[in-house]
This record gives sequence, structure tokens and C-alpha cells, in this order.
Amino acid sequence: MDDEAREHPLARLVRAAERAAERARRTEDLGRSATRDTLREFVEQRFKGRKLVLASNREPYVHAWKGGAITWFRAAGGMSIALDSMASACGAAWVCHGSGDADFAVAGGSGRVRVPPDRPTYTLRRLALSRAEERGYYDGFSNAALWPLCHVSYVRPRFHHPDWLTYQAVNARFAEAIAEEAPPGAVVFLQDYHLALVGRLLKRLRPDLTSVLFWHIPWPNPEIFRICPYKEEVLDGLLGNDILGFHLRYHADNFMETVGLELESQLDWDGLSVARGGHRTRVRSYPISVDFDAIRRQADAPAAGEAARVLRRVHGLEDLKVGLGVDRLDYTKGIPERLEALGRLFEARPEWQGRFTFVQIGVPSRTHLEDYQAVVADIERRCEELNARLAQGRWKPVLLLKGHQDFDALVPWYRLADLCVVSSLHDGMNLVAKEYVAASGENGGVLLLSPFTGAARELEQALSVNPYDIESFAQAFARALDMPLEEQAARMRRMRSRVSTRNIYAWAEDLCRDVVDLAENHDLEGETKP
Ligand code: GDG
Repeated sequence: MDDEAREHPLARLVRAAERAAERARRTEDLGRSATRDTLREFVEQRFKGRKLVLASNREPYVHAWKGGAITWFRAAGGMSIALDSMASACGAAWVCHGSGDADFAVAGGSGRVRVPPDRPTYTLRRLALSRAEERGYYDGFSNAALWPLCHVSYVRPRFHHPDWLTYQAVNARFAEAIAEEAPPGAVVFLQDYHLALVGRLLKRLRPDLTSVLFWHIPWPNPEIFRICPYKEEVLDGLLGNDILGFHLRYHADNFMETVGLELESQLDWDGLSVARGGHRTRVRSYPISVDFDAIRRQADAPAAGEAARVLRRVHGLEDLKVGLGVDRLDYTKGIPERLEALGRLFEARPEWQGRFTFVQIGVPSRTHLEDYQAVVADIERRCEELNARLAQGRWKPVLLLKGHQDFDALVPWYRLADLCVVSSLHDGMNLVAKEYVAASGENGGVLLLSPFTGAARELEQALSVNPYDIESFAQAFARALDMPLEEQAARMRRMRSRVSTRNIYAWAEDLCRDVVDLAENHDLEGETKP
């Protein structure tokens, strides 16, 4: 029996309360000040030379052929920006799938390349995956099984044994590459559901490492998770990590309950941890966020204002109210429901015909999978049908802009939109909601937000839209369009204050602090050493 298990229950409660108070204090401290620089400083001071190895399916920098020459670009998204900061500050390595067509022309046989390409500070270790590996590990077990399993969207998860075998094999390749890159005592930071087995494999290969995995999507309740034919292996793989992070306490609780039901283990609900086979995994929540200041600066720059004017002109949106959706074209995002509500709005409030256009920006995603092809076809059909039924002259009710855009090109859209709709059926966090809040000025803009997103817990001043209730969704559209500017500004101010303090660097710093505390404890107690 370990010390925590011997402790008097009251003492345990007191300790749990102290830890909660400490976490709340830290959140406030961090909230005021977290920036790229404070994160860098924190990591430099507290990691004390300890190296960091990151791992994710997607790479932060991609090399590609263009017109006979090799170019590179950055992967979009707030998460890769914060992780890039951490990697730079720690002189780290980052293990990932090399997906660019010129990736190995640059990285060579070792798969190693120094990045950022214009001012190298750390090493990217690219893994070359065959098409069969991608199909089984990425399209198959990750996106046709785990993704629908973890989201309540009524798309049935598909478990194929060969996909599972490939997923295991690719996770083993990641673990081996990480073990090769990690110096003694390094901290390993794993991203997401693609790498669920890596923590356990690493514990076997390299017990000296401290590993943390952040799960970017929801964790379902135990009734749902129990259908997974490989549930024990997946749970055991995750419990190989020292810390498991989720966006919400609710997801963390679901995970603990699932473990309680499926595996022999000891749950500590006060300290939020699971002990199994002499190893303890802390289960914590860290709501992810965006680089508020960078987005605000970009949106406030004169260039964004000019770009917004050009977009209005080019797309025939001058003198119109504009609504916006920005999503990967994924069945969890509630896009068909959004279009249905839009049609209902124009029926119920015909005065908005000719005065309001909804712009849906959609990036095709996971296009090899039938469920994704089906949702894209459904979205296209609905847009065509709405336009065929309602368009008058130059005016259209909906504009579907399909295809990848640079983040720089998204910012003017956020800036010009009078309202932004995030209507996910289920979403771990949803960064688009926070990006819109960061980019829309002090003067207003209305966010319509599904309660089934993690973001809804923080952005309480958004208008709540239930994608399963089309009538009230249409009313929320109308309410947003009718909302006085003062009310918009007041709501937006509160949300901006939240996102600016709880930004992506606060998220990363919170996580790093727990990792460092734990790594220092390992040094003192040898807790997870064999
Ligand atoms: C997963 C979880 C969680 C979109 N279109 C373009 C583009 N985007 C960018 C957005 C945003 C990101 O993609 C989408 O992030 P979300 O959070 O909305 O959704 P997922 O991709 O499903 O992300 C989610 C997230 O992980 C982080 O933990 O919040 O719940 O599902 O940043 O701006 N970016 C560019 N061009 C586009 O056309 N450059």
C-alpha cells in the first residue's frame, strides 16, 4: 500500500482541497501574464536542461514541391503554434508523420530536419508511413473507429481488425523513434488519439522518461466506450502515461469511470489519478485555447480591414449582414443542421432575404472515408437547394467556399462577419469559436455556439444553439441579426477578457508546470522507476 492509500480520508480531502486552491491560484496568476515569452522563460527555468520530445501525427512544418523547387509552410492552428514555442525553448525533438511530398527530399533517410526552416531551433524527426500504414492507422483505426466512438454524432464506429494491427504497429514505430530521440530523463508530450498506445510502449522501452498525453477530443461515457473491441489495450496504453490531459473535467471523469468499469486498477477520485501495476497516472483537465494577442493584432491591422473590403466586393457582400462558419468538413460539426436552420430563418423572417448571406468556409478532411464524402455531398446539396430556391439577382442566401485557406486569409472573414456559427453535434473544445472572439473587434459580432462544445463552458455570453432543435436554432439566427450593438459589444467584451487571459500559452504553461512537478518528484522518489 502506498502513502496516499494509507492516509486518513479527512487528510486526503484536505490535500485535495489544497491542490484545487493551488490550481485555481495558478490559473489566475497565469491568466494575467501568459505569453509566448513567459512560456519560453518558464520552460527554460523549470525544465533545468531536461529535454522535451513532442509527438503528434501531424507535423508543424511541411516541405512541398512547387514549380520545380522545394518550399515549406507551417501547419495551421493554435495548438501547433504553442507546441512550436515549447519545442524551440527546450531545443527539443518532435516526432511526426512526414506528409509533405518533399519532406524526405529535405530530411533524407534519417528523417531528421532542423526547424523552423528559417531559424532552426529544434529537430523534426519525420516518420515515412506507407499508404497501407496511413490507411490502417490514420483513416482506419484513428478516424473510422476512435473518432466516431468518442463523439456523439450517431456515426457508427467501424472496427476492422487489420486497422487495429496497423495502428499498433505504427504506434510502436512512434515509440521507437521517440526513444531514439529522447535523452535520459526527458519529458515526452504526446498529442491525441492517434498515439493512444505510445505511453505504455515507452514505459517499457524507457522507464526514465516522463510522458504526458493530451487527448484533444471528448472522452465518451463508459457505456459507449465499452463497445470498443480493443478497449482494454487502449486504456492500458493510455495509462502508461504519467499525466493524461483532457479539455474538460467532464471528459476526465468519463475516462476515470471507464477505467473503473473495464480495468483492474485503483481510482483516487480526490487526487484524480489511477494506479495500476505500481504506476500512477494523473488525470487532469486543461482547456485548450488560441494565441489571442497574435490573432487580435492580425485582425486589427489595416491590411485585414482592406482584405475584408476586397472580400465583400469580390463576393457581392457589400451592404449585407454576413454570417460565417469555418470548419473542417466533418459530420461532428453540425453543418447540415446549420443550413437547415438558415433555410428556416429565411422562411420565418423573409425580410432577411436579400439582406443577409451566410458564408461557409469548409476544409475537406479525411476524404478517403465514406462518411466524410457523404457529409460533403449533403452540405453541397443543401447549399445548392437553398440558393436555387431563394437567390434573387446577385444575392445568394449561402456561399460555400470549399478548400484550404491560409490562416491569414481567414482572419479578414472573422473580422467582417456580423455573426459566427459553431453548431457542433459534439466537439472537444472548438478553436474556431475562440478565434472569432479574438478577431472580432471590441464593437461586436455575435457568436452562436453549440452547448455540446468544450468552448461553451467558457464562452457563456455566446447565444446557445442546439443543432438538434432547428426551430430554436433559426430563432437564434434572428436574435443575433436583431441584437443591438451595445449588447453585442458587452457580450463580446466578457468573452474577449476570458480568451485573452486563458490563452494558448496559459494552457501550455499549466500543463508544463504539472509535468515538471511530476518529473521532479520522479527524481526524488523514483516513483515510476521499475
Ligand atoms: C480538434 C478537436 C479541439 C479551419 N479551416 C481552415 C483552418 N481551420 C482551422 C481553424 C482552427 C482549426 O482549423 C479547427 O480547430 P477546431 O478546434 O475547430 O476543430 P478540430 O480540427 O476538430 O480539432 C477540437 C482541437 O482539436 C484542439 O484541441 O478544439 O475539439 O476536434 O484553428 O482556424 N485553418 C486554415 N485554413 C482553413 O481553411 N489555415
